[in-house]
Amino acid sequence: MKVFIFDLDGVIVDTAKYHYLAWKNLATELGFDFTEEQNELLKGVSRVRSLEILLDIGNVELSENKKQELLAVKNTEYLEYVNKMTSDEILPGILELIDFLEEQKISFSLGSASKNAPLILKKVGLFDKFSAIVDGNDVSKAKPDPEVFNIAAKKLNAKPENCIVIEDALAGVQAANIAGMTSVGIGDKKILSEADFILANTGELTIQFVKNLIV
Ligand code: B16
Ligand code: MG
Repeated sequence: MKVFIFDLDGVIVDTAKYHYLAWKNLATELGFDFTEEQNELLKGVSRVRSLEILLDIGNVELSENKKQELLAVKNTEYLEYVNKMTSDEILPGILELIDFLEEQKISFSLGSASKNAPLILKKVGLFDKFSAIVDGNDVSKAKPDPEVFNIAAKKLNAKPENCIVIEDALAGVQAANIAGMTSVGIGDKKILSEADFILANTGELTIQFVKNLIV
């Protein structure tokens, strides 16, 4: 029996735009610009690692205390956006897919780097749908380490070869591949070329596509 593991940002909702606004404000305060293109580097990456990448871009060195302070500032602003989220922000095709999986009694878990994942899922009304939620609070190693997906597989009582991971970030696709799971990449073919299957967007996650995956 196959099971599914969903990434959150970029697969279920597009929170990248809110991360971007909060990181950009932080960069402005630190005196440098942060572009949307540079924001691509932060997708799927943990909060702490995101700050390190941002500081590298701005060529800024800070004490550990200051970094902790800025992480809190960034997250507070990010949560202001998250708190306004509704089910309208669920990406195309996802609700239909979740309905189909429920109908077929196929279990599915979250496998996200975000420590805010439970709150985001509650805001968009999907928290109770998942058999398991594995997020940034449960892992010590970030993607591409497969830890997050291995924990999810365990919680779903599934062997890696029966897990299908839906991911938008290269690090996530790599984590799924290392775990021996099937990887479905959502996004740019060139960036996600290591994925077993690549779809341009979640709208292409059709029931027919999923039926072919689970036979
Ligand atoms: P938080 P995902 C990731 O979510 C985001 O893609 C990434 O940009 C973010 O830095 C990371 O979560 C941590 O998020 O600050 O909320 O703990 O794609 O793994 O669902
Ligand atoms: Mg993602």
